[in-house]
Amino acid sequence: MRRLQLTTAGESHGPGLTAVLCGMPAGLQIDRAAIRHELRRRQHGYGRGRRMQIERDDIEFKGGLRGGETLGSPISIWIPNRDFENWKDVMHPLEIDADTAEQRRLRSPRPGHADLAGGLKFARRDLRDVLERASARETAARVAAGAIARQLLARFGVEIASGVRSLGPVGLDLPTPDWNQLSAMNDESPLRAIFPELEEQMLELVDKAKQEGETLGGSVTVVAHNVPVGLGSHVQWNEKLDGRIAQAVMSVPAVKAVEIGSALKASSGFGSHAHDPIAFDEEVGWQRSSNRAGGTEGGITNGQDVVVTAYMKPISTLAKGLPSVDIDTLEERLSQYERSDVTALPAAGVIAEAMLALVLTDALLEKLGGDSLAEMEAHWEATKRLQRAWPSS
Ligand code: EPS
Repeated sequence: MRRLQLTTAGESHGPGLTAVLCGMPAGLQIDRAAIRHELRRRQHGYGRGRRMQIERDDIEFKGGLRGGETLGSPISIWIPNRDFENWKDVMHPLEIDADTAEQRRLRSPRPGHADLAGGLKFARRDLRDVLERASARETAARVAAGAIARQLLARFGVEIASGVRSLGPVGLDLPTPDWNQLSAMNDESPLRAIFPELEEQMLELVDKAKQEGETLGGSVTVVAHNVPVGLGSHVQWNEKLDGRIAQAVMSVPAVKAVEIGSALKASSGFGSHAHDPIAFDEEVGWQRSSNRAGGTEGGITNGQDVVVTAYMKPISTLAKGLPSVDIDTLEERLSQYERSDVTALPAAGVIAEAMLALVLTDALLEKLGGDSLAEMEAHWEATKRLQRAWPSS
């Protein structure tokens, strides 16, 4: 990111998570309830493990706000891990009990997780040192920061929603969902399925996977609505907004592919079925009859909804284990299992929303500049006037 920076810290079973968000303008009133709401949404979802019954994510602000208003200084957030109480002997930052830590040591890495590559890279004898930070627990911090970003975006009319598009093979062939479908879906349903008629089948599949000690992946679609024209740029590879979105969404744990608009379908047909015809209407301005491009052309937002689908591999912690090797004996052994989620797809949608909010906020700050919300708003009004008058302006 160019104008906005997010750094998170914290281990999954350590004392808690920290997020430091730099680059937000001064003068934005922060709604803490809205952040709590996003954190609750991330914890919700059929297929989560016992950990989610322990945690009740909430935030404390440690800097960057005064009387609920941003100061332009780094915003520091703290999210305690309730489970730390049960892990103090193993995960205390300063004093641990060597025997207990040895008992809880991770010795047989999980294929698909960071365990082996991270253990080799950081020369850790206990693969827990990798697991703890690679855990998707960290995404609570991202969602809290994203919830702040979306409050700035809301001042410019931008809204973001997501839902589960497919789970395993269920729903994989359906057309790319749009904003109307996402707005109509039930965000509280067990799997946050975009197509409610598929939810029963999806729930049965989660139950089956659980019985068999398996896990499941799938896809989530995220849509940003009312996005200003002109975020990102075609002039340099690393300024292209679609590339920036892909990087951010790909960083969500277990996401292995990111699609903008209807890219997969478009790639299989002729060009005349891949693009969005341009028209002009005196009243409304520039018009498109479709949105296959997913809201970006040449790496620049074009005023259409930004549509992103993230494809998630099945979670790599399987109750039945996967072929692995004990790093002490170097003998074959199944990957270690304590507990895990069968699927975290509903949460992945909420996390991808946060990542999209952060990238769009970064691009908006870049486009409008300014140290305060008032400066951004003044620039925004001028930009809108110029865009309305174009090309005669
Ligand atoms: C995770 C494993 C599970 C998940 C966790 C991510 O945690 P535990 O090992 O404590 O059972 O519940 O997700 C969260 C804690 C969370 O807040 O989302 C993993 O290995 O990635």
